[in-house]
Amino acid sequence: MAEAQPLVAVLMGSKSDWDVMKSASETLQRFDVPHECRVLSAHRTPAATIEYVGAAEGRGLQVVIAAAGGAAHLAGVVAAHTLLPVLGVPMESASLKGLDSLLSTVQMPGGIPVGTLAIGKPGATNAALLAVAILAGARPELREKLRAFRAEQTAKVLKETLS
Ligand code: RP5
Repeated sequence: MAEAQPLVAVLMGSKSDWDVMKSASETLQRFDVPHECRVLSAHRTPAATIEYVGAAEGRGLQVVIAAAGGAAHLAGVVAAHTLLPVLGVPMESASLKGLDSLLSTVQMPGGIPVGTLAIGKPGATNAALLAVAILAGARPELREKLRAFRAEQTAKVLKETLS
């Protein structure tokens, strides 16, 4: 989204995560939440990751979504370097189907929280919805959009027919 002031950062450890993480971006877009998406890795670009996260609060970002797979340390490293809420999305990995990513994202030591979502696309979508809910605390118009989203979702399910 090309808007001036991003409120949410969508970070991912590799471009290979984008196919899944674009669901987070699309969901934020649906709510007109300005955001930016970046590839930053806890392991491959450690200095750039810390520099980005260190500047995030000062740049007006309010929530960070961090996705990674395998030895998925990105969300934890991000959380260690910012007071902003960090939402972790474990990517499905080829070898262990994302169980490795889930455990390495969720098992944070007490004191440095990462709100961990489901593995893969549902987690990407829900991380964005949770970011919207966090932002909605101070933005009544976003809360109303969330209410409308839920109502629309409910109506859609109730209209389903089985042939
Ligand atoms: C992690 O390793 C990334 O988040 C990705 O999910 C996984 C594999 O990365 P690539 O080898 O595809 O770049 O750091």
